[in-house]
Amino acid sequence: MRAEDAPLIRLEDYRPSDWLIDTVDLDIALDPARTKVRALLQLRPNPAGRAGAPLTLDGDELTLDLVMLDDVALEPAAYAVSPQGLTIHAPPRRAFSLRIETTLDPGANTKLMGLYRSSGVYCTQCEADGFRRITYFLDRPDVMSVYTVRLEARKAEAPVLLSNGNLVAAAELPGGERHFAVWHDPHPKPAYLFALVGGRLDHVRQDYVTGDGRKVELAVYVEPGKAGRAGWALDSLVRCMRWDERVFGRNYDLDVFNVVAVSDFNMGAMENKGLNIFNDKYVLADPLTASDGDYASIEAIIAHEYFHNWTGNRITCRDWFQLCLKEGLTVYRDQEFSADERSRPVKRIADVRTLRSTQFAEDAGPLAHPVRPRAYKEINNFYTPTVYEKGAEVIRMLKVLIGAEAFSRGMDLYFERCDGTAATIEEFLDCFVEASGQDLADFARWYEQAGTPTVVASGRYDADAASYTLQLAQSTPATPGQAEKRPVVIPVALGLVGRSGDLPLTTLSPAMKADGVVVLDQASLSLTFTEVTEPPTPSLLRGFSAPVRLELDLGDGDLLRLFSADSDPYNRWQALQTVATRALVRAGKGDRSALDATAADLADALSGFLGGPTLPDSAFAAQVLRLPAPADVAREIGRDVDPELVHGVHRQLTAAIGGALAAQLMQLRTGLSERGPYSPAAAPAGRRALRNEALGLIALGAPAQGARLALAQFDEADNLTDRLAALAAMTLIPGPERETLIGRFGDLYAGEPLVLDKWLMAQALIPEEGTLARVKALMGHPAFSLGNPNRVLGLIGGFAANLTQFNRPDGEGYGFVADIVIALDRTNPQVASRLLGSFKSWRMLEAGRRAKAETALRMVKATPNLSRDVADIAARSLG
Ligand code: 0A1
Ligand code: ZN
Repeated sequence: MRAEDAPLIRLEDYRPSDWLIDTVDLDIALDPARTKVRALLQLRPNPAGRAGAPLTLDGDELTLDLVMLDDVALEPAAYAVSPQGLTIHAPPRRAFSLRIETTLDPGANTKLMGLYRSSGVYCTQCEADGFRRITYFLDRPDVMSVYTVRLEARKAEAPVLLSNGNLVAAAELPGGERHFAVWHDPHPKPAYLFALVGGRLDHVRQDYVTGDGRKVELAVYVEPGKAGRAGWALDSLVRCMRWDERVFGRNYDLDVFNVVAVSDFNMGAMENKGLNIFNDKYVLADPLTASDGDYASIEAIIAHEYFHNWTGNRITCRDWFQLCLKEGLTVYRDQEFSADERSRPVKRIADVRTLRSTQFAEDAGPLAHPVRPRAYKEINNFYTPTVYEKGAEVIRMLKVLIGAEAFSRGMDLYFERCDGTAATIEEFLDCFVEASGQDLADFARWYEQAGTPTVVASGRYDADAASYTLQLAQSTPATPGQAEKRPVVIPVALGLVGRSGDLPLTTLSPAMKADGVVVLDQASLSLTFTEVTEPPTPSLLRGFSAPVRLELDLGDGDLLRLFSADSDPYNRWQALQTVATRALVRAGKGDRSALDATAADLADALSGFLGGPTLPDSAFAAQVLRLPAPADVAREIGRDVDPELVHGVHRQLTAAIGGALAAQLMQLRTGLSERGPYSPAAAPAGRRALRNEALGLIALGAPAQGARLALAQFDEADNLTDRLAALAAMTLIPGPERETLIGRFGDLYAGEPLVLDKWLMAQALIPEEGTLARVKALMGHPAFSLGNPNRVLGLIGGFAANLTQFNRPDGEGYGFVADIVIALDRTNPQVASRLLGSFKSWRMLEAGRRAKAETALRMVKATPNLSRDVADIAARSLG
């Protein structure tokens, strides 16, 4: 079948499986080129399915050696094998067993789906549909089975043999050259949670006792020699396990929990039951090879995968349309964990930045889709910021709307009622309807309707009546396949800020809920607050209470006032971001007249903020110093964007602020110098973040001083964070010193691929014309390989995120990335399609670039034999 002709799979077509598989016995003899898989499946008719239906098992690139039904070989006429699967035409109308033998070539599996080898280690990735690349199976999440897995291998090649569940037997085989291990997972699970690992690995381990008294052996496995870098992941695991016990009442449910880091992995990590497999960049950490950001990501992703044990594994998804049921909820849980471990406001700000730069961008372009998509051709293309991050925002809003207590009761009900099932969003929401007594039918629209709503707010103060009237209106732009939009339920957390803090919120409006939350669930709303004894400044969408764009009728003066006086730290940050964004949008559309004045206002505000009597929290201050990125400004402009102009005005504003504050920032940096050895803890990481934000501003505002500081910092640093910040600052300052530093950094980390990924990316992001040639040259660097997702996404993904250079006016940036997508598609379609997603904002560009981007996309689309992954993204991007 041609990829373009792939069938559209629709939510409304869901039917329960006609067959169920109760148990799976796998016997897998690992071999680099000829791995033998013997599967014994116990099947029975599904009472909820069609009686007497044929049995079609999914398969993909398999070699079938044998198939037996109840231990009798099947006549050739009794079954048919196609590239998509194995059909048994007339299976018995009762329970029966199937024995299936297949042979695999893990060494040749470059797609990194199913069983493959990563640096000599056998590992698997089965979500979403990789298990069918191991054996023929009902590869759908609502078919849940109990697995027993026997693994056999040469001892020298794979001394470590792991699978899901608990270890029940292990021994050498006669002759001593081979050995085996048997794993049993008592919890029924869908095939996408199956995993195995075999290889030479070191590990660190720790005993853990759950709150309900179960003894668990925790271990983190890494490449030989790297155990010294596994400690932070193990420590994070222990902390998140305790947190889940305390906050969600969830205990772990097996005797072992293993985490394995592999160097070739398409995504971040995978929550396989009892055997999480990770991209090694989210496990390995020591001060000289991992940044503060890496430490935070490792903590978050270890938690994310662990939390899936309940939200994903114990309760899984009925079908892939329900992906957000596990992903949105689990992202919400990991965000809350990180917020509790670190600074809650800073975590919120960081998450909102990510949401805007990834999800808002997706929502504004041709790839926009609802949190619960209605149809797909290739599910692997729906592991998106919309499903994950917007999905988490929907959970967060739910909690705001029904209150923390009802939310907690709803979660308990969900865990109790849906445990052991493959559930739907409806079943999830029903738990909260019951727990809160509220009708959530309108709220559920967040799952169905794509696009980022805009809320327009305006207010009027009436001094005579001592009242303040607030008008709110919402609208959502059309998105592909959804021309008409209806209002959604938007919780707007707010305050009225007076001279000395928040004023009381007195109103008779039914839209006002407890805790300062107004619910906007119609197209528009007007509400009046009384007893407002002074003209207030409204502080709206506190804590970013809904994933919307907010347009305010406040002037810069009001916003600067909120920046200094708002009790909500998120909105303090947002106020300054809004001032900067508005100025940059105006300038980015060609009117630079007010830019210098805004720069002066911002510099004044920042100067007061940094120089006040009490030093602000460093991590928060670092976020305040960081202006919106040029790409955020481009997205806000929304059409006919000239990336060069946007970049130019952004630089002008940043340089003006940096120049005005240079002396103060240098002094601030001195005061923030760390004594004592590196620690990844939030407080010192926050100080480093602030010092390094300051360095970035100085580099643009006072380049000579910036270069001097950056070079000194590089030499003195005892950690990767400071070295990387020095490198990043120097990339902003063209010249021979920059090239020397790039060379030194590359030499210093020649044996550290994960650090070189950042080095490659830092170069790919240089906003100068020579970058394309530089990136092409770096593809020849010995560290680079098209076969490794981290290398590709570091260098080529970095380039595709370079606003001015990917969007070169001559179109060469597009052509370069498109060529790589086409080449990569032959070996790794998932990574190729992710890279092609870099074109998601092409329609907002000015006409010249838009035409060139379209040409590149059409070239991809016209390429013969595309994967379904790339064909789908190309078609939707152009559609
Ligand atoms: N469920 C994982 C993400 C994941 C998805 C697909 C994968 O392969 C195509 C791999 C991992 C998570 O949310 O962490
Ligand atoms: Zn997940």
